[in-house]
Amino acid sequence: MVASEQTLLTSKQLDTLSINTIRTLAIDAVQQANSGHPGAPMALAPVAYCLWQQFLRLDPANPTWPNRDRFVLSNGHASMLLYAMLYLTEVHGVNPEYESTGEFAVTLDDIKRFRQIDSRTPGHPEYRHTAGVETTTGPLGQGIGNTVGMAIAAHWLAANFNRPGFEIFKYNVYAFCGDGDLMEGVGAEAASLAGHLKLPNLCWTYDNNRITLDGPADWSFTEDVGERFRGYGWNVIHVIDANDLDALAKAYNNFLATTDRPTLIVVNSHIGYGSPHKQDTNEAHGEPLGEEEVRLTKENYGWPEDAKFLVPDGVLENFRQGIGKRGHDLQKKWQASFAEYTKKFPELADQINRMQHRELPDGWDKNLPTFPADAKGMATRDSGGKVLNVLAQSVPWLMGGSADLATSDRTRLKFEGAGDFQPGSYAGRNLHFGVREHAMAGAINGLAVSKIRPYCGTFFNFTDYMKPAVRLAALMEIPTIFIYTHDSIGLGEDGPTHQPIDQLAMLRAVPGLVLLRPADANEVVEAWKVIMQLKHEPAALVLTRQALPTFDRSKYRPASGVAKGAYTLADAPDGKPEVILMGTGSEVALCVTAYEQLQSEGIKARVVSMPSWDIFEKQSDDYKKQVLPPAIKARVSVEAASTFGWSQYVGPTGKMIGMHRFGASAPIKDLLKKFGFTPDKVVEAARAAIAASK
Ligand SMILES: Cc1ncc(C[n+]2csc(CCOP(=O)(O)OP(=O)(O)O)c2C)c(N)n1
Ligand SMILES: [Mg+2]
Repeated sequence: MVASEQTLLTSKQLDTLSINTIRTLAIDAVQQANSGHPGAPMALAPVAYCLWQQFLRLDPANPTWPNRDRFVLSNGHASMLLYAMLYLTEVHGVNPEYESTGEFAVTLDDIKRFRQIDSRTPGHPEYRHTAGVETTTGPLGQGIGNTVGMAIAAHWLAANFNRPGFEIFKYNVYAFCGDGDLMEGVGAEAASLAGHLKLPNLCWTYDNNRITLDGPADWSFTEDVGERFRGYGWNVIHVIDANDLDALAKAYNNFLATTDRPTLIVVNSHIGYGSPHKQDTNEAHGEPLGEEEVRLTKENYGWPEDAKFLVPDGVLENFRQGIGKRGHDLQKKWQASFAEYTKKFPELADQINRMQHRELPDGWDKNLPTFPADAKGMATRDSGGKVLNVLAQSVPWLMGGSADLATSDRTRLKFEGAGDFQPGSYAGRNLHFGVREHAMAGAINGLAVSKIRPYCGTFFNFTDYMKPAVRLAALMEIPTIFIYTHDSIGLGEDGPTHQPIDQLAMLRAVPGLVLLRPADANEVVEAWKVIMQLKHEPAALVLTRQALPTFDRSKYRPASGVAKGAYTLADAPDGKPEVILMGTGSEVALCVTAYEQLQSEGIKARVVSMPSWDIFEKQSDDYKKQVLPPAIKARVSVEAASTFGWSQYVGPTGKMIGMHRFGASAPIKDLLKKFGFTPDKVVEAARAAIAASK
């Protein structure tokens, strides 16, 4: 169909023209980049068209409108489908303050530069990189995991902010997913959780094309997916032809009419639809069709064979009249209602506005405790739980939960009115994720992109079970809070299966993730202060099971040094130590005991508490040199974990006390002795370091 024929188009022809525009943009972009995944966009173009054009409540000119429906492309390899939709619907770009810039998020030029350096159209959709991308996808299963958190957020916001006559929050969360998403464990965990929570605003569309990367899906995936989801408590609908717009619309209407559970729409599709030699084969999955096949496919579509990146007249206008107009009207109506709401409920409106900009309420840090010196002290999980409960009373949108370990990790919000988030009572702030660490982390990332301030808790060892989502939080630059307790062999009898050794090194290697392992109760307070002020970085707060002494801050330096990542806690009387002892968390107290012992022997030492390498690395060279003077080469690090990475601080003549094997099941005092975490060993290492540095 060419421009001159435009006036003759029926609405059905306009549908087909628009759908084939999506398809050919994907085909051409992948071909030009000589890289990418054309097959799924070709198959799902009609599904995306139906959903966006008829149902999705999105105002392209206001992509951060808080009450918009969310769309997540969990099969992120099909990114060209999303970029084509963002381009064709003319979604606007946003600046770092989340304001619409008036420019387009994705232009035709961006599509021509698919997968190229610094383009708006990277291989997989990236949150904060391309406006309109609601979350980063590509690692299969993560996107659908996020949508459970987004759907939770929508209900929580509605339950807490809507008032009679003011439906400020009422939106749906849609995802497209493929075989890969539904094979992944995180997808299954997330579906199970969503089924339990009966989230009726959640709709996943499953691209049932029976093909994966290597070949036919039935090489490895033969279960009845629909039956499985019915078992989870989902509403399951089948659409037997991805090209049947009426059947698709019926399915989405069925979703909208279902108010007591989430919906899975199983859509049978043909990967690489229309490609004479590649349709229904894995060859359409992840490589360009090839010039000749592109021509043949276009011929099949009735498309000018040699036209590239063609957007026929009428297509952009078609989207303007559909999603564009609907979204604009809805958004305008909402703005008017929100203006009224702001007059009637100024405090609530203020909260909504602050959340949208990731700002904190005034006085968010009031009532934070100061813990008195105490040799017996308390576990940092306990001080952590106390601080969390104080903060949550000042920050109404700080919420979260644990993977069935709140009892142990102390993440439960216990104050009156905190409540539990359960089916039918969506106002509660305590989430119960069950033993589903990966979906928990994925879901709280979904809460974070919904502008709620979320945390989750589990044992530190089980960060391994959620690492992909932790990594994505960092990549997405979202302020998710991961609380980890039972952080070392110090947890004792549970033994090596539960004792983290390698996790500190692993998380320290994640760019942008701020890891804090505080040494006593007052460092916990300071760590939480740092965390609450993060806007674009996730945090990992690493806490002990065992009690730690609360340092006497009149004798040692103040815990406010935590804000700099590392600070001198105790020093030689003249500020000229012969040796520096450095550590994090529970091992700082050990350094302090060794320091006192060295002092009594006439050896001048300094103790540096280093709760956060990440933050310390951001300090000025002057500050770093002040804390770790280059001239002092006798240095000892003490940390009950892999020593990986410590050599950068102790240098060639330093000594590192750490874990070089897995731990063991035993009472803590025996473990500390067996693995060398005693004052004598630290003193011995200090002497050796002094000798080596001379
Ligand atoms: C966690 C994860 N593992 C592996 C991959 C690599 N990968 C990308 S797509 C894909 C096949 C997915 O098959 P399906 O979801 O059916 O997509 P389709 O080929 O139907 O588009 C694989 C293995 C990935 N992106 N994420
Ligand atoms: Mg597939």
